[in-house]
Amino acid sequence: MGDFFQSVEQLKGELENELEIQLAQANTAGEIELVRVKFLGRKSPLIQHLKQLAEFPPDQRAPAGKELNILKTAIEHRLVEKKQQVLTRPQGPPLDVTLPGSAVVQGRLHPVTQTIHTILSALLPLGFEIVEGPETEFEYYNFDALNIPRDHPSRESFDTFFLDQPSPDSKKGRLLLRSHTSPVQVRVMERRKPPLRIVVPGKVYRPDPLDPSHSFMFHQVEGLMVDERTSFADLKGVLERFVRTLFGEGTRTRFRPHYFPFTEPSAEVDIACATCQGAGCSTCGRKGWLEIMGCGMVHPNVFKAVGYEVRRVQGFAFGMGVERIAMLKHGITDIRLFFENDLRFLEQF
Ligand code: 2NL
Repeated sequence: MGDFFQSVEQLKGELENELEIQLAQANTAGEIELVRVKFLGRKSPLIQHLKQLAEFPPDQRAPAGKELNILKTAIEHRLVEKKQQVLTRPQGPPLDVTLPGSAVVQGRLHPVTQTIHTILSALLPLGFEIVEGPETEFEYYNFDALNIPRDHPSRESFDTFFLDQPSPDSKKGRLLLRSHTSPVQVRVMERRKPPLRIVVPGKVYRPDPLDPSHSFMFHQVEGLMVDERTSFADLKGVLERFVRTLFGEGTRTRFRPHYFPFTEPSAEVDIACATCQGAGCSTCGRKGWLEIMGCGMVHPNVFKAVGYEVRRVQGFAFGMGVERIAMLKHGITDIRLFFENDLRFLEQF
């Protein structure tokens, strides 16, 4: 019995020493588990000793077992403690507050977003408020209410994205991706009475094949002003002020007659080409003028559709393509650059 206790005493010393050496090198939960198996696993000296207890005379079993179990518990505690240390230790090297900081990468707004902001900023001082609306629309808001006839070519499936999903309201026609932002203005007129001055920025969709000047998704800003008396002179005043804020005070404009189903009369607005001052160059296709937007007096049929009294209201509307404006302002020759997420392009704005 004396021998056995001596050997327990010796085992205790050896194990505790060796445990500390091995734990000092264990830096992960996995490594600690390997140490645990070595010290408390079935083949470990400690557990082997415990098994040999059965061969001891009954009166010696209890005190010997007690000593071995105390040692076992001590090792278990030590392992748990070390595991706790490893799991709660801060990762990485200690913090050196004297090191220079690493530069924060500064993001920026996409050039299309920047251009939308510039356009809206030029219109807000003229009393326009910003409104947004759905990108999936009913055929009614995108076409019918805008006096676009049933057989108009833009209503064909090769000019409009129709959704496969069945329409939740058959009276308002099929569902589609809006091909302009005008339906938002129709929705506002349905809900509100004049006077109204609103601008509507947003994404629009047309199934055009991609090329330097076409994308199946692009952005528009449209504007609408309705009051009891709003004339073509108001339209010209607002748009000339707008164009000069956007392109410079010296910018000359030209209103060229045009046709839109939703306005009458209608016009396209050109600015004198800044590159050649009207002389004709490659930017303006030798014409000296650049088309930047469309506009006109709201067609009576549009007012009828939203329940306005045609004899009591007048209004004008305009619309422009945001990418086109951004391309003219920055000399960009391919619309696809806006949508490729190439930082060499985007970081220039
Ligand atoms: C263009 C031409 C235009 C409109 C948009 C409009 C909206 C309502 C009623 C009447 Cl609710 N008109 N919008 C009017 C004229 C031209 O846009 O070239 N856009 C890129």
